[in-house]
Amino acid sequence: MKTKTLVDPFAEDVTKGLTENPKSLPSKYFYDDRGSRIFMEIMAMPEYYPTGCEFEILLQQSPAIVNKLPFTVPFNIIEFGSGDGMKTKHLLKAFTEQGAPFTYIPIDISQEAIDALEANINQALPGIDMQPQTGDYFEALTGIDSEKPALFLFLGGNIGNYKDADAIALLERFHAQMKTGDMLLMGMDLQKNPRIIQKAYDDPHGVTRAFNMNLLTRINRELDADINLDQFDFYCDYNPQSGEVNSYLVSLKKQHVHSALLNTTFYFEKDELVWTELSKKYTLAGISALAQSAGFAVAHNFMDCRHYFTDSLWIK
Ligand code: AVJ
Repeated sequence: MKTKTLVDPFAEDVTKGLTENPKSLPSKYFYDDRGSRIFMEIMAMPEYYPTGCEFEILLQQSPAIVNKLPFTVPFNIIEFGSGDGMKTKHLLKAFTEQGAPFTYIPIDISQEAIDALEANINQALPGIDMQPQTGDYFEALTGIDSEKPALFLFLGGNIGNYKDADAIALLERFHAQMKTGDMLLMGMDLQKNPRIIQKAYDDPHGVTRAFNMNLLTRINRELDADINLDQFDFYCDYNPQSGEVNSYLVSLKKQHVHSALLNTTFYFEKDELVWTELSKKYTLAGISALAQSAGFAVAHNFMDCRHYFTDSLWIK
């Protein structure tokens, strides 16, 4: 057998995911430039309620969130995956109005997002003390003044993409970076009427479908592959007993696809699934249990008026 040296993590993960049984592709690869634009379309759909819910929470309850924080001395607000900062600015505004002495440290892998964030925040809150970082969350943390108390932000419901064991592992890494009394504000989607959740992912506009199919387009482009998009479908399913939305690409026939870059052929059976994403929905009891298993306690849940979503405040 010929051995290959693969350096590109995308190439490695695609090779592994399309060779294994059952097949899968990591959802983090949704977010190339085109995928990020499709995700913005998802957030603008009326069916995709989480964005509006978290916006409502931060718009209306930021003063209450600020009141729950015990910090009296200068502290850091460290945000993982800040994006363009359009939601966080409401929270920062409440801190500013209370005269709280903070430094805002947003971290994102996308330079484009950090540039947009700097422009947005500087316009909305001129004079704010801000130290944006581009790159890996944990690498960015090594350069931060860790003496100060800190509020960590992990918003948007991204934790829902992690299987339980992986979520605990990530939260334990956050925990290891935090001091006793530091706090973490976690955006988490809640279990609710299953039809509402099903519609948010199996949307009638086909935007979520395009979001998933874009993974195949990305494989064609970056790995020089010959996937025919017409021979794949998108399927997703919410299971209200497990609280999981699972998304898949489905091979519509027995076929093979070839990547010239990898010099590899991948084989698909008719109706074979490629698992692409988990979007976990929580109960308040499940949130407490998750917090505890990573060494945190829940201080408060800030929910929208319909109780669809929570910004859950945890303390170490
Ligand atoms: C950005 C991970 C919170 O899982 O709801 C939206 C991504 N996937 N529609 C989610 C997503 C399909 C989203 N998160």
